[in-house]
Amino acid sequence: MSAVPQTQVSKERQDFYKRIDTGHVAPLWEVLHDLITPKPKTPCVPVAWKWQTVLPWIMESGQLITAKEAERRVLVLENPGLRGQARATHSLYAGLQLVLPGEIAPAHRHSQSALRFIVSGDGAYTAVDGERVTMHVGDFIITPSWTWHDHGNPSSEPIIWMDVLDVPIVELLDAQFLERPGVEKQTIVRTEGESFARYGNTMMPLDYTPRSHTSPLFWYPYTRAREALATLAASENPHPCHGHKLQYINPANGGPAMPTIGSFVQMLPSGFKGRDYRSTDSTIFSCVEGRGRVNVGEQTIEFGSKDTFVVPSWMKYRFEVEEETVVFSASDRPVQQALDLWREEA
Ligand code: GTQ
Repeated sequence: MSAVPQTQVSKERQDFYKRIDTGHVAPLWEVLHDLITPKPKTPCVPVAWKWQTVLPWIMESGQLITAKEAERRVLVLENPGLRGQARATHSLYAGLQLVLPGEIAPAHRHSQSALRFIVSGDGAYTAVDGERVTMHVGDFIITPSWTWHDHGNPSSEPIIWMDVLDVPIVELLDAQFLERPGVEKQTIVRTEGESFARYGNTMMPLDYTPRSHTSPLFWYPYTRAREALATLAASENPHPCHGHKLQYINPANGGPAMPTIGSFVQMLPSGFKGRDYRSTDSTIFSCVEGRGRVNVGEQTIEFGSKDTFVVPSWMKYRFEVEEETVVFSASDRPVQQALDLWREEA
């Protein structure tokens, strides 16, 4: 048996492979080196989507199709190593969604979990399971698996946010379901701010019993995250790789906000020169404020506010900024951790 690539396959072996192929059987030794590798072998590559490049395309899409016709008017951020597969990383989908003033993206629900990270605009809403939340730049909002959601924009400016969904994970597991209620808007059954009042203040209703692994809180306002980061920046030394970094959690169990997607926000203080870091969760970043550079493998990606970029699994990266910079990120870390697969190296 050989675990190294076979450059030349003998006639005898070829014949054998052909015969067993008819019975849907294949020899492991021809592919073993590709299947079980010494380290992650991801097709995902480092990439950046600059706001100044994609914004005109997003606005142009607004002329081409309505949110209603599209169901979701989104430009998918496709990793160059995964073209045609609607993926930003091997395990996560990402896109930039536009809702124009007066538009509604009709209600539906699916087994895929989604997060929204608001990039531009103010005053549009998303409704999740009967409660609306108004969106502001930098807000982090979740749409848990199988919750009804529709988006609307009663404001006078376009709203654009980044969607990250666990589409490839759910596809891997063949567990996709989608339902449309047949009405545009779901019925609003709660006052805006109710879930934040219940779960967003380090308090909990007395009778709270979890119905899922997902956070009962679905809106994590940027004002709170920003305040927390500013306080940390004034009170602790920055982590040598991450600066001041926090993760969004499910307040009911301290775990990640969603079982499949981890979400983080970090502040890189002015003049920060980060050390090399790598982890097995390919990560999608969105810069909120400031600007800087990330060195990923051999590449240097310059990023500024509203730019999106990807760092692939197990590729060393480090941040460098001149001015104070805030970056949101999302990855499949909770999945890897639940399966005892996650590794990091600082
Ligand atoms: O807003 O429900 O980017 O269903 C892709 C699929 C957004 C959404 C996406 C979706 C949505």
